[in-house]
Amino acid sequence: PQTIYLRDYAPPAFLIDDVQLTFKLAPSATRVLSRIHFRPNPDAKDSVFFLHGENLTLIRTAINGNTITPEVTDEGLTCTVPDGPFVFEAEVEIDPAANTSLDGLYMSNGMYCTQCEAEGFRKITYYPDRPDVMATFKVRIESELPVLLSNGNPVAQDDGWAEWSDPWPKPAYLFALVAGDLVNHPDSFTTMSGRDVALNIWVRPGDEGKCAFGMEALKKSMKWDEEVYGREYDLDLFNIVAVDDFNMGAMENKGLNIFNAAAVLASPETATDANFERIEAIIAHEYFHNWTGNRITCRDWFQLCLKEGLTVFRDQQFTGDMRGHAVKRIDDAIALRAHQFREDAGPLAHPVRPESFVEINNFYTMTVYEKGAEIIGMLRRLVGAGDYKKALDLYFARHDGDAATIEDWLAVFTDATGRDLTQFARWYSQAGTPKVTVRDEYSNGTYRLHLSQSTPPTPGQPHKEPLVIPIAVGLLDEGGTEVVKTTLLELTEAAETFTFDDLSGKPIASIQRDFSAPVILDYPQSNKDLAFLLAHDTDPFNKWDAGRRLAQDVLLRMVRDDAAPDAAYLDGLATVLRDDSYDPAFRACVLLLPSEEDTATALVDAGQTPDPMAIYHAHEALKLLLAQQLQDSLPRLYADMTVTGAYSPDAVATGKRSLGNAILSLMSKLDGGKQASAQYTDADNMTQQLAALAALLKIGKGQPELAAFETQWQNDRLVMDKWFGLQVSCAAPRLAATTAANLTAHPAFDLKNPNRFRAVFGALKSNTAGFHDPSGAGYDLLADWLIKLDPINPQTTARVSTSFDTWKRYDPDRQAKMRGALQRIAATPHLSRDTTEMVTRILG
Ligand code: B3K
Ligand code: ZN
Repeated sequence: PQTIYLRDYAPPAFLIDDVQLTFKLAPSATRVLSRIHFRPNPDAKDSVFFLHGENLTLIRTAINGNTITPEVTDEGLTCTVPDGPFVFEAEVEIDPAANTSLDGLYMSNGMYCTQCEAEGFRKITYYPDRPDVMATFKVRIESELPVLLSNGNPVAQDDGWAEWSDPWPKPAYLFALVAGDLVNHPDSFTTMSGRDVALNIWVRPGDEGKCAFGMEALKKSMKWDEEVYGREYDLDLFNIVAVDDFNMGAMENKGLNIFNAAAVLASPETATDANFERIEAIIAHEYFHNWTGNRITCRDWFQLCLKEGLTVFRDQQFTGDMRGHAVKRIDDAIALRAHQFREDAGPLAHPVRPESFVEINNFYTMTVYEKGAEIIGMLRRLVGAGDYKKALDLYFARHDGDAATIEDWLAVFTDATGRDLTQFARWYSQAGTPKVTVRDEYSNGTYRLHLSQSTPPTPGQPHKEPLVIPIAVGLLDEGGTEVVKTTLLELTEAAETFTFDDLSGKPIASIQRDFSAPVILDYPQSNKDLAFLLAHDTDPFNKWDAGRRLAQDVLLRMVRDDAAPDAAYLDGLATVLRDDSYDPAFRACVLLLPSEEDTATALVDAGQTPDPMAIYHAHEALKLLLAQQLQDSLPRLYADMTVTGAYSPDAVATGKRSLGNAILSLMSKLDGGKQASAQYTDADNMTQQLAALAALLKIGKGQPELAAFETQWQNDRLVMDKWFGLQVSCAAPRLAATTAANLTAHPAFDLKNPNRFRAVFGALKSNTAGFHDPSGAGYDLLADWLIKLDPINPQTTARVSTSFDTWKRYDPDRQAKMRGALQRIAATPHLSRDTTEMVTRILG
């Protein structure tokens, strides 16, 4: 397979003014007629006319009305073209019913839908399928199905056809078409300039009752983007469609967002609080793409973080505004450390702007998205909120309608603020998580912080340069008074010293407040100081992080030396838990232990080989100890978290249920599941039903409830995904692989549905000790199923194969078994390009 390089970018030879498409839909023989106005690109370096096209049956081609016979390969089409502008026409036949890759035009439960990002449009018709070719689209759909949708505004429709027109030039990856027997949940929004926009969420009949929350989230997003970024919506209509079979969360097609049903449908009975919050964030994310992604798109796929990092940053700001910034920042840091740091530390490490790829779909990663968002957060911290706004206004004014680059993005900051960002730009090109080492000293009223930075080598990048790292610092005195308020230090050298004068005693430092940079802090603070910060830090992130670091230290010592937990941790935790002045959501964060995977990483960082079973036992032992230590307070705390009145997924109620369920899980360790059974029976919402079931399964009970759950929810796909996943994630380590294997034999297991596949195998990965069971059964099972899935759905196969990316951490026996599983996948005949690239990189 061919590797594509950023340095080889060349402008397109031809540009397009407008495109007309006609779809004659039929499940196995859809005809696509295209009529495209091309003109030579004055900025092009060559004049080769090439159109991408894959899996297309070419029926007819014409230029300026004259039939031609082009040269066709597996990848596309070429032909000679006249000088100057011309009209290219083609008719192709495609087979949506046979398209199980869920990329291009495919069928899901009787409905037609599309997914074109990144390179799916070339499976629909011949086209320059690259984001820097932008055109207006007119689309005619012919089908007997009642609902026929495409991008933009509706033009006309009658029985058997509909026509759409999208006035905004767009790249082909934003094209979308939907046809099906759908019902809508309608609403409307009046924009800041007074235009009325019709809003719809389209679903299969029966799902109408699960749209209201998504619709409210959409309206909040539209309002927020007007108020915070000054961005108004630009069409008469905004459609969202829910689809059962989808490779990721959702897709921001212009005016016609297509969503994984799991990322939009919700009711109190069927969705958890976490589902509601995720839906709100994804709706916002896709909506925000209308400006950051669609109006301003990417020049090429190496610039993916231009739209994704910025749009994630925007959706994080939105969620913070809706639900509280402290807990949102904590949640984001937990996810970043668990998943992005893991990626950055392993064989798949790559820069936020990669320099090469084989299959671009493999680069929709935590690094591009989440580290990409962190870079924007750092920029905003460095220039300040006011200058950030100025730069963003300039970005929209200067680049509206463009296919832009990271250089363009940084230039608006430099032009708006005067700041030289040459060194800062390294964040985009240098992979790996920087480590910031902190050493301090105090004498005669002066406190010195010695900061140094280093980034470990990553594949293809042995040597690293210093970055610009914003480190937010506050200092507290012994009484807990803040003697230096949050101050932003800019670390730009390999090592630097920052001085604070006029102090009356040695302060306790709170460093990297609000998680001010995506770095690993090496600052050996004593448990006494950490307990002090847990009790007194005014920065909620660092208050929580101090507790987290204490918990991690406790767990490490339990794994290594079987040591008893430090009293400083237990006391500190108990104090925060019982303190009503902290909101329940925050207290739930403090109670949450690092994951077993986090402990494995901490051991690796300390130079040791993690034993997943030993880690599992330490975690279980600590939970039991916490339950025993807190025993007297648990029932009252649990009762305090009772939410009265009708279920609402708002932040306050969500926080209470979150803490209540964490306490329930501890209580079950002592009461044999009595309280959990009661909660299961009484629950009127999925959050409490599922948490009760999980608590029971974790103590080896809950089989009757599991059966009852299946009977109750067998006709609800999304709930059944939870049923599949929970059994695997809650299984005892030795039973995890067998449980997963048995579930793959369940009649409702469906290899063609990514949600179901991920429910089982995502849960297997999350059961760390189970996946890494010394028998190797987890590895073998996953490899077997990845090999089965690959010919059906390469994208999801490649994505799930990353479960193996930590193989080099483990002992020789586990390493050999994981490598064996990877090699078996790699040796599979006709393995997809997606999975080949992934397993090759993982094997390293
Ligand atoms: N832009 C899409 C992701 C497309 C993934 C293609 N494999 C969703 C999003 O980030 O909003
Ligand atoms: Zn996105």
